[in-house]
Amino acid sequence: MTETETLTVAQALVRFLAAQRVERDGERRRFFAGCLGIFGHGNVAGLGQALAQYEDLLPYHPARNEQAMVHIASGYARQRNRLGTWACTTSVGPGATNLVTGAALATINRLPVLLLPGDTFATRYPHPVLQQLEVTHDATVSVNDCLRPVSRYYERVERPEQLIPAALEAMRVLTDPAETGAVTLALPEDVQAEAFDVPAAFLAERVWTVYRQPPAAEALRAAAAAIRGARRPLIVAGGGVIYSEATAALRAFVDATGIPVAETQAGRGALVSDHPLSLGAIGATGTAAANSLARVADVVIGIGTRWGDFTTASKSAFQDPDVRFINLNVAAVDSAKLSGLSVLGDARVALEMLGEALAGWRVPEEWERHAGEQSAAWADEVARLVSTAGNGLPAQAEVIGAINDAAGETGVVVCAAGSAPGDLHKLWRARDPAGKGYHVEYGYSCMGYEIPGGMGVKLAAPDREVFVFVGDGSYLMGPGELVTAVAERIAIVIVLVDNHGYASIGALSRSVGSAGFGTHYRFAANGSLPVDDADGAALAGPAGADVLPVDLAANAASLGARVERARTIEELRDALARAREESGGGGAGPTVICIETDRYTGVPGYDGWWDVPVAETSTQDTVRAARAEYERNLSAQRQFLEGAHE
Ligand SMILES: Cc1ncc(C[n+]2csc(CCOP(=O)(O)OP(=O)(O)O)c2C)c(N)n1
Ligand SMILES: [Mg+2]
Repeated sequence: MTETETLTVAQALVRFLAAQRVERDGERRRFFAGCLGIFGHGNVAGLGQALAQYEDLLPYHPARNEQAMVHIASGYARQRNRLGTWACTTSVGPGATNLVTGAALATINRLPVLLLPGDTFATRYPHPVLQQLEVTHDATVSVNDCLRPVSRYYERVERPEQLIPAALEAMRVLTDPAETGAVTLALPEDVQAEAFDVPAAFLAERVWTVYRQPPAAEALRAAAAAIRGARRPLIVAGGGVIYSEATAALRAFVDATGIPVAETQAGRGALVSDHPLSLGAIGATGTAAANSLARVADVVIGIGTRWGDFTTASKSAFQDPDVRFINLNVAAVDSAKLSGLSVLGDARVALEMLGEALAGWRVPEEWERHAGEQSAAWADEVARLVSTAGNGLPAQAEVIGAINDAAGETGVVVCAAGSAPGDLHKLWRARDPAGKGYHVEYGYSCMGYEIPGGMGVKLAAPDREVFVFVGDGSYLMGPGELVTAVAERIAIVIVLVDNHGYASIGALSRSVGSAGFGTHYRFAANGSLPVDDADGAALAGPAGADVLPVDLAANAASLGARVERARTIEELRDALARAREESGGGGAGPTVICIETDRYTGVPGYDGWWDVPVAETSTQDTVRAARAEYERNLSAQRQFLEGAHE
C-alpha cells in the first residue's frame, strides 16, 4: 500500500515546495528560498495556516505590494542564474491581479517565479464573494485568468488530487532553461483548506537536474564552417551566457579565436570591460565600438540572446549586405531568429564544442587590431563622459561613474527603466568575471523593479554590495517596498536620482517633435501642461517656482530607510563610502542617497537607432521634421530573410 499523510492542499504544497532541489554540474541546492506573501481572505486560512505550521521548512516573509514581491523573486532568480527563486502567495481579486506586471517581467526575462494567487470557491456555493468579478457567460473564468498570457504554465487547482500533477508540471517548467518564466497555480480558497491523502513520495525530496544539452553535431559543423569563412565575425553575448555560467568559456573562446564581443543588456558583463576584445553595449544604446563593428560584420554569432529591438537597433545595426547569423541558444524560439543558423543547446557546452571545432583558426589580424583600437578608444570616451559635469548640477554619467567605482569588482548595480539603463549599458565598466555585477532589467524595463529587484539580488548574494540606481519616476511607482527592506534588514544602497520627472521620455518626446509634453513634474501653467525643453527649463530653473514641493528624501526617511542628501558628486562619493561601511556591518537596512541631477545633460547616442513611429501628419513643424528623419532611418531597417545555410 502507498504510504500517505492526511494534509490540506496548502499544507501539502508547502511541504512539496520545501523539498524541491535543483542540480547543475553536480551541485545541488534548495530551489525555493521561501515564500513571500500578502494575506487576505483568499489565502490566510489556507496557505497562511500551512506557512505558519511549517515555518521552519519554508520561511515566510510579508511583502508590501504583490507586484513588488514578484520583482524580489525575479531579482533573486536572476542573481542565482535561475537555480533558485521564491514562491509568492496572494489573496483573491486585487492581490492576485497585482501579480500581472511582475509575472510578465519574469516571463519576458525568462526568470523562474512561482505565483500562488488565491481564487474564488471551486464549489461556487457562496458566490459572488468579496472581490469576485462575475463573468456572466462563463463560470470558469476569474480575474486570475489575466495571468494566463504572462505565465509559462498556468493551472487552477479545483480538486485536491489535482495538486500533484500541477505541482510537478510547475517544477518542470520552472527548472527548464528554455521554458522558464512565471508559473501560476491558482488556488481556490476552499480547495486550499481541503484535506486529502497525500502520497509520501510527493512530499519527499525531489531533485530537478538541469543538464547541459549539447548541440547537434551537424549544426556545430555548419557553424564552424561559416565562422572559418568569415572575415569580420562578431559575437553578441546575451543573458544566456551569464545564466549558463559560460563567461569563462566565452573568454577562452575569444582568446583562442580573436572574435570581438558586443553585449546586450542582459548579457552586459559577459566579458570584462578591460578585455582588449570587449566592445561593450550593442544596439540602440550601444557603444561607438560595438556599433561600428556591427555595421560591417559578416558573421554574427548571437549567444543566449533573444534579439530584442534594442540589441538589433530595430534591425538597423547590421548593414553588411551578406551578413549571416549563427544563434547559440537553449530556446528554439531564439535560435531561429534573423534566419540564423540554429545551434540549439546550452551556451557553455556549445562554446566549448565550437572552440574545439575551430581549433587553430583565428580571425584576420586586421579585424582583431581594429576591434582592439575601438575597444581602447571607447574606454577613453567613457572616462571622459563620467567626468563631465552637467549644467550647474551633477550629470547622470558622473553618478554612474561614482557608483561604478564604489561597486568595485564584486558590487552589483541594479536598474530597470528611465534614462539610466541606456547610460549604464554604455558606461558601466564590467569587472566581475562571472558577469554578476550588472543587473539591468531590460526585457520589460519595468518602472518600480529597481528597489525590490535589488532586494532580491541582495537576498541571493548577501556577500555582494548592491547598488540600486532608481529615477524619481520609478521610485514613485512603488516606494512602499522599502518598508520590507527595513523590516528584513536588507542592506542595499539606493541612489535616488531626482531630475523632476521622466527625463528619458522627455528626450524621446523631443526627438519625435513633441517638446517633452507631459514628462516634467511641474505645476500646470494656466490649466495646460508645460512642455519640457531645455530653454523652458532654463527660464524656470531647476529650483524655479513651478517645481513641485516634493521631498523624496523625506519620503524615504519616513519609511524607515537611512537617508543622505548629496548635492555634488564628491558628496555622493562620500555618502557611498559611508553606506558601504554601514551595510558591511550586517544587520543594517537600506540606505537611500538622494541626488538632484541635470535633466538635460544626457549621454549621446552612438549610431544606435530605435524604431519609435513618428506621426505621419501634423500641424507642428517639429513633428514634420522628425517624421522626415524617421523615414530616412527606416530605410536602414532590414528583414534578414536569407539564411546562413548556403
Ligand atoms: C511601469 C512603467 N510605466 C511606464 C513606462 C514608460 N517609461 C519608461 S522610462 C519612464 C520614465 C522614468 O522616469 P525616471 O525613473 O524618473 O527616470 P528618468 O527618465 O528621469 O531617467 C517611463 C514613464 C515604463 N517603462 N514602466
Ligand atoms: Mg526622472
